[in-house]
Amino acid sequence: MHVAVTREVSAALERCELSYQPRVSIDVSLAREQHHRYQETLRSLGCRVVSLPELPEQADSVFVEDTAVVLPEIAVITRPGAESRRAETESMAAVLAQYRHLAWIEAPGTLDGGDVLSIGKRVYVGLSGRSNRAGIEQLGERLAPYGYTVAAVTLTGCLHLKTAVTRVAEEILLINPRFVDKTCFPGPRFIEVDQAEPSAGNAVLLGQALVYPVSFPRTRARLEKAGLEVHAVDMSETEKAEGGVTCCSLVFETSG
Ligand code: CIR
Repeated sequence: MHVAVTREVSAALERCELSYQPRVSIDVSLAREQHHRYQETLRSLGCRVVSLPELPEQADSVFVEDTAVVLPEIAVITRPGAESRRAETESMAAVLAQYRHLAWIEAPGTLDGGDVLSIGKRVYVGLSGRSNRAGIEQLGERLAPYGYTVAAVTLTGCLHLKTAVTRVAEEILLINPRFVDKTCFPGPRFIEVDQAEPSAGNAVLLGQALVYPVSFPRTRARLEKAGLEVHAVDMSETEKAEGGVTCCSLVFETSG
């Protein structure tokens, strides 16, 4: 079965890191309601949702995806690129130790889980404002014993690799080709985001189903036209903190 590790929205969400968006007011109560509906959607799709307690001082701690890279054989605890986010990893390591053997990214390496897209044994990592070459090299070293190869991918104009591209089916990537070059990903078919929706490349894939934001109706129509099953969620408040749908959970398989 799938486990989805999540964390309650921090009271400090309005003090989040921002890289590409202007700071606007965030309704934290609404963010919490939306987050609970997101958790419900994950449950309805068969996930066992682990809901970790709020970290009131850690503004961005709802974005658990950035704290670890979880693969079937190992979980690598990251060293987030934003210094304000480094304290998020310790409690996540304690949780993930129940499910996986752990390894760590160490200084001077930095890595955000939002930059890591794994497709089988190939792992693509965005060389972003958050993940540096040392972090990517360390990830390669940690994963090599399990047969993974890690490739750095250049990004333009977006926070993380998974802002630009995510898997929406076994052989299909949803992509904004203005943020990342399609030729970095040999093999799969692509669905491009609608150009009016540049941040629409981020979807959670669970089995055959997608969890996808209501904010991107034009791209959603493209996904549905391709025959994909889309479960829409309203994430307006965490989007104001530059978070997408993948950012709010760490999803992985477990045997029991
Ligand atoms: C940050 O800048 O770190 C947060 N405000 C947003 C993180 C979003 N995470 C993700 O895309 N994986």
